[in-house]
Amino acid sequence: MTQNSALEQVLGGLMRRYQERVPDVQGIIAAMIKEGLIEKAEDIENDHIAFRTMGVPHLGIQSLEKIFLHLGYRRMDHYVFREKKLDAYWYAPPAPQYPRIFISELRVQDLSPVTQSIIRSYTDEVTSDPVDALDLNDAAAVDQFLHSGLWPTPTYADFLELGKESEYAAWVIYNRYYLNHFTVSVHNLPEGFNRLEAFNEFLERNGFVLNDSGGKIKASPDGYLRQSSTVARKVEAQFAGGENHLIAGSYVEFAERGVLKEFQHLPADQIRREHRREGFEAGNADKIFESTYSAQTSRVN
Ligand code: OOG
Ligand code: NI
Repeated sequence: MTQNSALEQVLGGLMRRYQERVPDVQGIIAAMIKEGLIEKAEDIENDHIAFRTMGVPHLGIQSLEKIFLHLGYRRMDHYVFREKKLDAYWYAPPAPQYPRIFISELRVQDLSPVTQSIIRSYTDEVTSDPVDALDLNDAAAVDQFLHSGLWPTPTYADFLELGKESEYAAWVIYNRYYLNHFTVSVHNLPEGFNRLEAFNEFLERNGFVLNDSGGKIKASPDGYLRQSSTVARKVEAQFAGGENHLIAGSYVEFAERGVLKEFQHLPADQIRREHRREGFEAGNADKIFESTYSAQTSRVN
């Protein structure tokens, strides 16, 4: 199997579970087809996908990234979120038809002793890096790994307790490596829908609820990276002891990347990914994280 076909299998497996679990994905695709923005789901350009991780020994970014480095991704810029106690990197894909990847990590050692001990009561079960035990050339095994529990299923009481200090921690303790979001690339859509204002208007007209933390459009200071996202809907979660509760699942993001000044003279049909704003923006990301936080999710569920 070539590296790219392994990557396609892993990305396909992630997207399949994500679509099953996040009804907004099918809903948005259906609305885009109905209003003629695309002909079929495959016409959507996926700007990036994102994962969340726990920063504890044997896990976190250093563990998960090995899978994607093996599949040809390159680690790029580092971002720090002091208030939310998170670190993140983005990864550039091996070829422009594949999505970028954004991986964040909770700075567990910066949390209160109580919160740390709840997290460790689960993650201490992991005594060696689980990715080292994987055959990274076996795409089916990698797919399986990304959808298996890394640590025991949490109790609902621990989930609630974690959420008091870090809603990110609560999300990860239950959701683990479930895809946190995929991202519709807006700038290559037909005229009339290729700016975020118009695309957001289309989404809201179709009943989708957008994260409004810091405003619905999050813009980088240079103005070239603009992002919006839906609010995560609740999913049924099965906690330890057979308790079922609705908790925040995953969401969908939308990104508009502007053409950089030095390429603005190019005819529209010659503009490719490398001519547009790359990377991410900490100020935008800080607000997008809140798509799974209760201040946002309580607006829809
Ligand atoms: C990631 C939030 C940041 C972006 O594109 O800046 C982000 C998350 O919610 O885990 O997706
Ligand atoms: Ni994102």
